[in-house]
Amino acid sequence: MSEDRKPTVEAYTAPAGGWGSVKSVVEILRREQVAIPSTVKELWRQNKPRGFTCVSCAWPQPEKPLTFEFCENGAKASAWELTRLRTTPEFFSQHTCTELRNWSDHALEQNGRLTHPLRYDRASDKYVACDWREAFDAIGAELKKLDPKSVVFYASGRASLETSYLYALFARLYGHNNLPDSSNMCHEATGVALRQCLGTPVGTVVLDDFAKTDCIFFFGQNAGVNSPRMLHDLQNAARRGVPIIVFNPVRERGLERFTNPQSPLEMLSGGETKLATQYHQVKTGGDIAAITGLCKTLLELDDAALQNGTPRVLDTAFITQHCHGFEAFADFVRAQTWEVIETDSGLTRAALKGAARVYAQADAVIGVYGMGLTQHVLGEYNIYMVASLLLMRGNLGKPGAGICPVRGHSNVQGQRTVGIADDPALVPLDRLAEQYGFAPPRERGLHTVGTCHGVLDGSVRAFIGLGGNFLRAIPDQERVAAQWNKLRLTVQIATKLNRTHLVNGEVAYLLPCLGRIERVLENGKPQVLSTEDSTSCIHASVGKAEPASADLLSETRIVVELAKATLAPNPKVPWDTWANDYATIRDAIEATYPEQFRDFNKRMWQPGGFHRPNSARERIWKTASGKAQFIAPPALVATGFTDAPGRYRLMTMRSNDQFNTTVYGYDDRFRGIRGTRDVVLMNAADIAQAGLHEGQMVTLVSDADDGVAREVAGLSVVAFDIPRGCIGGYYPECNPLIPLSHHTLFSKLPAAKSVPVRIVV
Ligand SMILES: Nc1nc2c(c(=O)[nH]1)N[C@H]1C(S)=C(S)[C@@H](COP(=O)(O)OP(=O)(O)OC[C@H]3O[C@@H](n4cnc5c(=O)[nH]c(N)nc54)[C@H](O)[C@@H]3O)O[C@H]1N2
Ligand SMILES: Nc1nc2c(c(=O)[nH]1)N[C@H]1C(S)=C(S)[C@@H](COP(=O)(O)OP(=O)(O)OC[C@H]3O[C@@H](n4cnc5c(=O)[nH]c(N)nc54)[C@H](O)[C@@H]3O)O[C@H]1N2
Ligand SMILES: [Mo]
Repeated sequence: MSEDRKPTVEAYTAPAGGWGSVKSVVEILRREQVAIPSTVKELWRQNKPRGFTCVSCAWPQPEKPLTFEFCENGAKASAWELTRLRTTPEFFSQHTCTELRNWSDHALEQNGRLTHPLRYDRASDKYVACDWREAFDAIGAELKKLDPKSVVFYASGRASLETSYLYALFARLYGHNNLPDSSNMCHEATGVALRQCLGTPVGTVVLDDFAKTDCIFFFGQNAGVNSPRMLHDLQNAARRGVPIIVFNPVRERGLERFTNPQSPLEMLSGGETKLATQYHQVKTGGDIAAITGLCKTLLELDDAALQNGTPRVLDTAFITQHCHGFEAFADFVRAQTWEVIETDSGLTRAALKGAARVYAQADAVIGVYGMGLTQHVLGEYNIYMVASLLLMRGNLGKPGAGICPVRGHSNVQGQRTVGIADDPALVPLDRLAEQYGFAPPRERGLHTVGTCHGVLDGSVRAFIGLGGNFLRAIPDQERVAAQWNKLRLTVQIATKLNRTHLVNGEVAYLLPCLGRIERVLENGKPQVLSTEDSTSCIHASVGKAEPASADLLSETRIVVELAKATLAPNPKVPWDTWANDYATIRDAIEATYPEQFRDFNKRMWQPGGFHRPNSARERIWKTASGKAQFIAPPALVATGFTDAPGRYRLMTMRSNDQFNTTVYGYDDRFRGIRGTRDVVLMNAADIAQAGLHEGQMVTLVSDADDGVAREVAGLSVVAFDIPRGCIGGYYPECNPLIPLSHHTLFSKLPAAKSVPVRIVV
C-alpha cells in the first residue's frame, strides 16, 4: 500500500491543549467512524470512580475527577479501541501476510479491530479463521512438547492486574521466568536504579504532592503528548507560582504553555497558562553533566552560607541521618570543572546556576523524568543523579517532594507488582510455592534484549505475546525479524493487527481479545478489572462498551484456557473459578501480596483508588546500606560512546499522533511537522556544516563498531531547534538503527535516545 506523504514544516504557535486538541479529537472520532454520542458517553466514564481506566497513559486519576477526565490522546486511544472498523476473516482471505508486511503500521491498525481467532496457514501465507477450542488445544499441545526454558511469555503493559497475575503464574507453573515486558524498553532502569539508591523500585510522589510542591524539575518527559492529564496538575502548580524548570533538548510545546480544553473560559478567551519558567535545551545524553552543574552550585552556595553564617543550603540533618555516600559524591561533583560541565551538557554555567538557585530556595521539590533519562547507556546514572539532587536538600519522604518517574503503559507498573518479571528475586516465590504447591523456577529468565538474542541464536523456540508489537518496538528489529519465522510457535493476543503478527512461526495463532473499555461477561456476570498507575495507586476499571465482536474473549479467559490446555491439573490452582469470577483472582493476589493488596476487592472502589505502601516515602530505606544512597557517575555524558566528526546522537521520538507503535496519523502538530514521519530533525548549523539542505533525502546509518550494517533510508532533512550534534527521528521507524548491544548498563534497556549514527546521501 503506497501512501504518498510530503512533509510540510511550519512553526506551531498555539499552546498545547486548546482548540487544536479538540479538532484533533473530532478528526479521529470521524476517522474511526464511531457513533459520536455513545463514544462521548464512554469518554465521560474515563478515569472516574466506577468508570474505566484510560487505556493510554499511566497518569493517576484524581479523587475528585473533572467532568471530562480525559485528554486529547486518551480520547484518541479510546476511539481507536471503540472504532467501528473491523479486520475480519474475509479481509485475511484477500491478503497474504507477505503483502500485508508492506502496509504501514498506520494502515494495518487503521483497518480496525480483530474479530475472530485466526490460525496462520503457511501454504497460502494467509490467516484463516479457526475456533477457540482448536487454537487452545493446538497451542497447548505445542507448549507441552517444547522445553519451557525455550519459550517466552511477553507482556505489553496494558493487561490488567488480574490477567497479568495469572499470566506470570502460568509461566512459572509451566517452568520458566522468561517474562520480558515493555518496561524492559521503558522504565526498567527506574526499577533497578531506584531500588539501588532509595530501596524502592517505583516513584515516591502521589498526586497530592503536586498540590503541595513549591518547585518542579522536569527531565526528559513530554507531558503534553504522553501524559496530557498531567498538564492539569502542572497548570495548577504554575498558577500557584510554582517554578517549573525543564531540561529537554527540544522545546516541547506541552511543557511551555497550555490552554485547558476543558475550561470554557480559557477556550473562549484564548487564555493560556505558561508552564515552564525556565527551559534548558540540554544536549541529548547531557543530563548527568547538567545535574552535576546544579549540585556543584548547591555545594558552592552551601560553602558561602557556612562562611557568611546564613542558613545552610544542604539539609545536613537529613544527609547525616538518612544518607550514605554523600562525601564521595560531593568530592566527585567538586572535581568536575565548569568548562567540562558546559561542554557536556551544552548549557551555560549561568543557566545552570540560575536553575540551582531556584532549587535552593524551594522547600519541597519534585523531580519528574521519563524516557529522556532512562533510554541512554548511562540511564541508571541519570536517575541516580536526579535522586542525589533531591537528597541534597532532603526532598524525599516529605509532602510536596519526591521523585516521579512517569510510567508508560497504563498498567506497566502494575504488571511488575503482580509478578511479570524475568528476575525471580522480585517475586515472592516461596509464597507462590506454598500457595500453589509447586516448585517455582529459580533461575533468571529472559528480558527483552535477552529474548532477541535467543531468537538470533536459536535458543528461543516459541513466543507468546500478551499485547504489544514486539518486532516493531525492539532495537535491531530487522535482524530479529529475519529469524522470527524459524520459531516453532508464535501466539499473539491482540486487539488490532500489527507488523509483529505478520512474521510467523511454523505454528502461529492470532487471538483477538476484548479491550479494557468493553464489557467483560464471564459466566453471564459482568466483571471488573484493576490497574496500578505511575504513583502506585490501584483502582477498579469497569468496561461497559459493546464488544467489537461476539467472538472475542477477555484476556483473562484466554490466559486461563491456554494454561489449562498446557498444564497438568492442580487442585490448588482453580483456573475456572478465577475465570468465572475475577474477584477470586484479586483474593489470590491479596494472598500472595498481603501488605500491598490489603482488602483489595473493597479498597479498589475508593474514589481515586488506594496506594500501595512505599517505604522511601516513609523515609525507610531498604537499600544495601540501610540508607538513601548517593551514587556518583562514571562519566558526565550518558551516551556510552565518544563524539567523532560526522557522528550524531540520534534520539528516537514519539509524535503527538501515535501511541508507541500505533501510528494514528502523520502530523506531529506541536512540533509543526505535517504529512510524514520520514524525517530527520537537525540543527540548521549542522545541516550547513554537513553540506546538506532542507528537504534533502538522506539515509541514516548506524555508527556502531560491530560489523553489522544498519540503515534507514528515505528521510527528509528538517531544520529544527535541537542542540548541535544531536538529531531526532521517529520511533519505531528508526529502530533498525539501534544495535541490540546498545543498552543501559544494568537493566539492559535499549538506549533509544542516543544512538550513534552517520548521515549519508
Ligand atoms: N500519546 C501517547 N502517550 C504515551 C505514549 C505514546 O507513544 N503516545 N507512550 C507511553 C509510553 S509506553 C511511555 S514509556 C511514555 C513515554 O513518554 P516520555 O517519557 O515522555 O517519552 P518520549 O516522548 O519518548 O521522550 C520524552 C522526552 O525526552 C526528551 N529527550 C530525549 N533525549 C533526552 C535527553 O538526553 N535528556 C533529556 N532531558 N531529555 C531528552 C525528548 O525530547 C522528549 O521530549 O508515554 C506513554 N504515553
Ligand atoms: N526507538 C525506540 N524504541 C522504543 C521506544 C522509544 O522511545 N524509541 N519506546 C519503548 C517503550 S517505552 C515501549 S513501552 C515499547 C512499546 O512496546 P509494545 O508495548 O510492545 O508496543 P505497543 O505499540 O504499545 O503495542 C501496540 C499493540 O498492542 C495491541 N493492543 C492494544 N491494546 C491492547 C489490549 O488491550 N490488549 C491486548 N492484548 N493487546 C492490545 C495492539 O494489537 C497494538 O497493535 O516500545 C519501546 N521501543
Ligand atoms: Mo513505555
